[in-house]
Amino acid sequence: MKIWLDGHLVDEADAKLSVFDHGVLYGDGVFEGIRFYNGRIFRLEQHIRRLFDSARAIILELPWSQEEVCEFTRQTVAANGLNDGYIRLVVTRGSGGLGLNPYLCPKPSMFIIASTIQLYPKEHYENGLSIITCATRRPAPSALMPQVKSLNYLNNVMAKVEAIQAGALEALMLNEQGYVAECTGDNLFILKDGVVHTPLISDGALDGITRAVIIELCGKLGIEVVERSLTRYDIFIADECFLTGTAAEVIPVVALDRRKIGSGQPGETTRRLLKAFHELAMSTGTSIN
Ligand code: PXG
Repeated sequence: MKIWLDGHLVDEADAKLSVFDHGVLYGDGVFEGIRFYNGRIFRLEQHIRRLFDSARAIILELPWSQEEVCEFTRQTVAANGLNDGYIRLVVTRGSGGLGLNPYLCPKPSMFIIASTIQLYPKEHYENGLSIITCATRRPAPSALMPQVKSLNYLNNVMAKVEAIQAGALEALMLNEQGYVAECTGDNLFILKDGVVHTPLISDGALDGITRAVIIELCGKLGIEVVERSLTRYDIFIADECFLTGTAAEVIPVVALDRRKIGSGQPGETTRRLLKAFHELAMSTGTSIN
């Protein structure tokens, strides 16, 4: 496997960062997860724009333009001869001394991995996921800006652990006020009386690229979408529920806290959106070659 690291495509064994990198020492950095399908990188520009917004929000200045980072990403996929897969792009604060001060790190590091990912076993795309509400809350925006896709994922990791310990694969995360934010790596949607609802970004959700695609597809399919604060009640009484994310794509949710959602089977609208998503992903995007 070839890894892009600070301007060079290197062998996996040579792709190394310093133990003094503040990405490792303090989780000081940002990342993106990007998918490619059928030789095309899906929504590449949007992902790179979000990466730059995340970096800007933590005063991390990249020495490349967005166009250059798009091109490095394309080169990495091409160098690995893959047609379908997952890209992990990470920017760290770079190497500095011990101590939090980011101004002592002269140069950020960036690396790009092109590989594959499977978040949930295949059968759950057919039969749906059963999720639980976890006690771990999304951090308040005053603590850690939820829009920043930072290297601080311990909160999400602990939420995931709660899910696994409860025998589930995914956890619903609420914000400090008790409103639904999102799951550990996916945005959440419900369908009620033919209308799709999803939490506000300001309730602590990541401004998901897949979330935006689903809102776009609902528009094309003539399905109304409402962005509003949701509680567990809204999910309990929903007709359908599904999660979206680059890694997860679109996956049905059929139970929350062991309570059946709707019929307890993946819903018709969820299936329609999953199909429309796959069609779009397979036919659009930045060509690898
Ligand atoms: N919420 C969070 C907290 C995320 O990290 C999403 C929602 C979905 O956003 P997109 O833009 O992908 O539709 C994410 C996405 C990984 C990995 O291992 C990354 C994410 C989720 C799961 C796994 O790279 N990020």
